[in-house]
Amino acid sequence: MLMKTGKLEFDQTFAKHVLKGLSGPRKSLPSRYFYDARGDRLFQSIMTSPEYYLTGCELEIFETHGDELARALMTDRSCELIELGSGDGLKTSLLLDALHEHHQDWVYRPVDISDHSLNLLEQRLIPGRPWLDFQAIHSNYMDLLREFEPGGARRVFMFLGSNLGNYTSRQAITFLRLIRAAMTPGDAFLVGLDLKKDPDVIRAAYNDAAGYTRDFNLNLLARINRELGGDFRLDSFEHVPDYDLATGVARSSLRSRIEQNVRVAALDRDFHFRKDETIHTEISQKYDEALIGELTSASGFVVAKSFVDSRNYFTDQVWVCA
Ligand code: AVJ
Repeated sequence: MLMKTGKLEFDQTFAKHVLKGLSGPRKSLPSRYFYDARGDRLFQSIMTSPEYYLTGCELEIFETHGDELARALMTDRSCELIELGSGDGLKTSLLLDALHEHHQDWVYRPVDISDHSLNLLEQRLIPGRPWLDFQAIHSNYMDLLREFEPGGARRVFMFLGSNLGNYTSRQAITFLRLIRAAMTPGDAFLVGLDLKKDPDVIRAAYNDAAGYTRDFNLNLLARINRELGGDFRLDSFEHVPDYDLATGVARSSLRSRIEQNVRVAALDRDFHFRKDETIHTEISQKYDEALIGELTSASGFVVAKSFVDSRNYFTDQVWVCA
């Protein structure tokens, strides 16, 4: 929501989250604010960097097992494919094409808060697919899930790219229960999850040599500067990636190199940073069978089908109602 206050115009929700995140004894900022126009571009670069294996692994799964995946999702009833977060359309197009080959043309409903992403997706998917019924939903998917009533057309929800990993276990269970509540028996949930693996491989993925991940992380501070009149000096903060083997949590933080005060004009506040104090910005959970079992049983799902890439780095799974 944008508010006009004299000469300043800013997003009140963003401002509120920044105030809350920087006020406590352990500072943090929500990872969803990475994705402004510049953040979207940086994330695109991350996805093409050699260290960030997730995107390539999931694409390999869709390329290698697309047909089997389509078969696992098919029924004799028509269906809505509801993709939470619109993605770049490449993986989705492989699935839609595989379904079309089996004479199953489903309504495809990508859900995203970014009009821009939905338009890009439409331009990528429609050409060459006259049979495609593309019905974008411009919405926050948490809000949308709360509005779904069980019943109606058969639904397949899709949440790819290990986006679930940005949630803590508690948040993930809340989110999965929302999806489960929007489903009836016969519906399905297709989810992409990054698996636990050699810690060095994971550490490199969140610390690419070209520095895209660093810039992506620092973009949070740059965004506060741009949108809320902050005076963060970006070179006084360091990108700190970290991976904890025991929990499977990759965590990103920003560490203040010096003791300093940072002013945020829109909040009319100064924030004090001790030398080496950190701002926690993101977690990316890595999964194994035990963790997946905990999530599914806590949210009313069972794993019906599971695919992995050739290196066993990533999994795409079909979950159904328990
Ligand atoms: C889009 C949430 C899956 O956590 O791996 C990439 C975001 N952060 N590099 C991830 C991200 C740093 C990404 N997800």
